[in-house]
Amino acid sequence: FTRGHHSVGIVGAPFWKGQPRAGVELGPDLIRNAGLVDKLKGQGCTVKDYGNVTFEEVTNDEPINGVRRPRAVGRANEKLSNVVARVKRDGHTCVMLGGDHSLAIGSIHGHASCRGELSVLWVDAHADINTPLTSPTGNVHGQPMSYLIHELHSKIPAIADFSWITPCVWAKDLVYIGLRDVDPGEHFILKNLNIKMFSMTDVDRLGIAKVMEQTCDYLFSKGKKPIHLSYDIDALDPSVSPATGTPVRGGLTYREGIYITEVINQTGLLSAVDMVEVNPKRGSCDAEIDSTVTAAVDLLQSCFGRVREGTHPPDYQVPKP
Ligand code: 5AB
Ligand code: MN
Ligand code: MN
Ligand code: MN
Repeated sequence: FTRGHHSVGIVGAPFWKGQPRAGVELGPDLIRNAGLVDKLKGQGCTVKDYGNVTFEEVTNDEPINGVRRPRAVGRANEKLSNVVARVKRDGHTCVMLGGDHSLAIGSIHGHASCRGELSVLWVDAHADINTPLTSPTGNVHGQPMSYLIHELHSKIPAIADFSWITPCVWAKDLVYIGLRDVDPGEHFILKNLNIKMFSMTDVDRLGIAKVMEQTCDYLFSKGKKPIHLSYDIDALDPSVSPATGTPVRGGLTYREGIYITEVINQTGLLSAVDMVEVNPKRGSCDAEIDSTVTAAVDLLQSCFGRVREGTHPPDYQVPKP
């Protein structure tokens, strides 16, 4: 008998300045309006919605060391880190609804500030581990992991509004699934730090069941730590989640995407989830937006105990005629 019985704290982060495309700030409310809270309650979770974080307007935000909108991104993440830390102190599994993936800086930092060492599972078409100096675009949504990894600290140039960030994740505690668009600097870092990754080639070769078995074996061999799942909706194939800023074809199927979250729920170690990069303005019609938002909600439901075989209450009786 499997039900949610999780205590979930939801934080919306309607922020887009880690990348150039408007619309990703609409993600949190779209995902809520698709019924996330009631669906989680319906599967037995206790849910507290902390609402949306509000971000200050920043004018005169010229690039520093190639990083675009550094003041806005740095301050937004500092604020988010504090909110996520509060949600964790209140005893919830934290769900951070983005917004763009630069927000993983604040989400992971806040999580780690409360729980200490974490395992990070990054499900994404992209590795998001460019340093400011390897980044081909300057967009921070392609860089968040570089600020968080201890081993990369010496490669990060000084940026005033990023100075609060202290690295909190070891390279050995990070696993990627779904990679298929990795920049040269990122590929060098992944190989050089011996970071565990399952590209789409590995998903093709092994199948998602083996990928998840090996992911869990690998993470648990480093000690059982709270899991931070950072889920970029562009990990899924664009036929499933087209409404996103940087779609890459050849992604995870809906079933593969859901299977990942089912297995992570089964570990009992899930402590925080990011659901990011849902951008309705990148959908070309309502059906594309719906498909993307529905996938995000379904993934979150599976994170918290929804199982595809169905379920029934322990005292269930078939009605007698
Ligand atoms: B996403 C790119 N690697 O650094 C870069 O969607 C794309 O959060 C990053 O995964 C994509 O700008 C960021 C070219
Ligand atoms: Mn991505
Ligand atoms: Mn990403
Ligand atoms: Mn459970």
